[in-house]
Amino acid sequence: MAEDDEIILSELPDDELVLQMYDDLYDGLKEEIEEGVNILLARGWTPYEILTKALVAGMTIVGHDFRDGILFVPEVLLAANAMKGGMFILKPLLAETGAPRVGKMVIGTVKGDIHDIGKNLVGMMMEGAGFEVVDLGINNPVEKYIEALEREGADILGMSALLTTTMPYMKVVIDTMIEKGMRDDYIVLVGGAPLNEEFGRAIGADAYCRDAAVAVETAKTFIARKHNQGAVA
Ligand code: B1M
Repeated sequence: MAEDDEIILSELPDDELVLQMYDDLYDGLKEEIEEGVNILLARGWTPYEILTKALVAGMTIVGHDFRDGILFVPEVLLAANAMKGGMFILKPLLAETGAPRVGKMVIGTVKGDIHDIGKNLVGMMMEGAGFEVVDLGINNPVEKYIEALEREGADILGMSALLTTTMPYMKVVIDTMIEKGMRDDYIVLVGGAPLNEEFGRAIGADAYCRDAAVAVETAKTFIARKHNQGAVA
């Protein structure tokens, strides 16, 4: 290809476009990612397919090279920024189901942790499934969770942690809820790349959610159970 040959995203077939989006995400090219998302939407891809097959898959490559010391924090920040550009376009579309409100979730990343892409994705998918979502952002101390749960009259607490050093903080939050006698008033769901089911059980969460889709399904199941108990009581 000649040096000045520009790649025209709209001329690429779907599979090549997705591969190009992986490259663009890797290079932190926000405008190109936004363009790619819009092209795939125009070609009939669902917002969820774009999210998982183009954006999340691309971010996984970034994650591997970050782990292996090939990429560093500034580059990963640019990639994250590009990913957020794509997510911003998809957010209203995912939320556009018109579904009746099924429950309310307070969600936030735990104290000491500033990763928010996965949490944002969970929030978006929950909204899309008809949940009301109160997003507390990143770096949340226990007091902030507790205050929000009480203020919002929430059904569900969602906590996210991406670091092995911050995931134990989830237990601090759950233990505080137990001390205050409020643990059983809420469904507690946890997630984040370093967690697993065993960890979720060990800290006393109701469930560990592997990804955003699982978070939605789990939340729906627990809410249905809660409503059934209410009907029996
Ligand atoms: Co960070 N980082 N990072 N980072 N970062 C990881 C997590 C890491 C695994 C990279 C690596 O080494 N391979 C590693 C952690 C290692 C460990 O603890 N064992 C790491 C590190 C070390 C660090 C720093 C310490 C680096 C440094 O400064 N030296 C630092 C820590 C800062 C801090 O938090 N105090 C740091 C910083 C950063 C950036 C700021 C550069 C950036 C964050 C930008 C942002 O979020 N706004 C960043 C990024 C982007 C990553 C990786 C590359 C990608 C994370 C991501 O967004 N994934 C990540 C590598 C990786 O995870 N592969 C890495 C995409 C996202 C869609 O997936 O977040 O897993 P994920 O969310 C999923 C599920 O986990 C689940 O659903 C989501 C959607 O399907 N889920 C939930 C998540 N939360 C949930 C909550 C729920 C339910 C499900 O509630 C109900």
